[in-house]
Amino acid sequence: MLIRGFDPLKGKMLQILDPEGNIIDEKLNPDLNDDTLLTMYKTMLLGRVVDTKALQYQRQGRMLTYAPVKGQEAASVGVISALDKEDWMVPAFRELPGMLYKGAPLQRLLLYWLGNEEGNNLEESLRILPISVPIASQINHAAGLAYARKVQDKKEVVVAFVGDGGTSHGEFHEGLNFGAVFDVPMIVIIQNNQWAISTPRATQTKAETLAQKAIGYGINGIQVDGNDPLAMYVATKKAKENALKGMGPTLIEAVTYRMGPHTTSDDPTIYRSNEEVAEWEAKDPLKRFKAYLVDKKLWTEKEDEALAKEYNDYVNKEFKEVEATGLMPLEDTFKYNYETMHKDLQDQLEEYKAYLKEVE
Ligand SMILES: Cc1ncc(C[n+]2csc(CCOP(=O)(O)OP(=O)(O)O)c2C)c(N)n1
Ligand SMILES: [Mg+2]
Repeated sequence: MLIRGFDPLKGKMLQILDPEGNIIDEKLNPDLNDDTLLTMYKTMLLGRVVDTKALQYQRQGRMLTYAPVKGQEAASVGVISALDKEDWMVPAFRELPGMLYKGAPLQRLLLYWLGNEEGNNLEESLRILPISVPIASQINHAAGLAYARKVQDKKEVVVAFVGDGGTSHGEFHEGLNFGAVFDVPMIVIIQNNQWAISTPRATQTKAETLAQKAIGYGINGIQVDGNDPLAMYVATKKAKENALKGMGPTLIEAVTYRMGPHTTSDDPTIYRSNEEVAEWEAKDPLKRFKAYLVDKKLWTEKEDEALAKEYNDYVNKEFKEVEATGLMPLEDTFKYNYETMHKDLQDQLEEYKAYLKEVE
């Protein structure tokens, strides 16, 4: 068991901060210093502002498809805040706030979502693998990376993110089984945001919790309130300690909710009710974390408003610079598939160029 009293089964979810921002059990409170708490909150707030702005840019035709994070900020920030600089992050595509916390420059992330693959080219020292859209690919990448760190006797952990839908993919099983058998220092975070596009969690698997899948691999698993940054921190910290003791991987199910559309190409009103969204809005991770900080006298509503405005201007400024970089040359999409472009690809490129001329 990762934390006493919280096994991976139904009804045993770890929660420290309730939706109103009250500490449920002082004994579980990680008692983080004020700076860390504020950095966590501010990063979540920046993530929220980026999200709002990105949706606007996309609707204005200034950005390609974007995958909103709204509602899931704590599930990545809580995790990354429990890591150290030398640890590795293997993101899926809904971890923007966590990537910011680990030091990814906002301009790079905006460039990626603008539609320029160069945005995925992050400084190696950040130890963040590129955003990977192929579902569950993260688990095999992380298992291999963690195995390599173990063989090299490095004291580092690798944290991979996957969605609830991703747990149905073969790579989820392959990576976790490999990681468990070889006791690799890996932590897998399932961002259970209740939906995989229009497929609800209830029809994704017959298992009562996603965390209980850990039992099948013989590893620790825990279900955590993914909208509670303190609970996510505590679970990740403990999983890291265990991994460095040679105890192998941990599976953490973060119970959260995607408050926005799957991507900017999706209309969630077709498949889910407003009541459901409202129910989760009441559990908003930013709302509860802010209430906690205000109550602790670390933060005020006034400061919050001022910072949100400051972030708004900052994101606008950063995005303008990103827009000036623009998209990659069209040819690149075709060029880097093979060392030399074969005839079929060349034909496709010509066809595409002709199409562009036609629609111009
Ligand atoms: C291998 C693969 N198959 C299908 C897709 C198309 N696809 C993109 S997101 C998605 C659903 C993912 O759901 P989930 O894992 O719950 O993550 P979420 O989008 O909710 O964060 C699918 C099927 C893909 N990206 N990769
Ligand atoms: Mg999902």
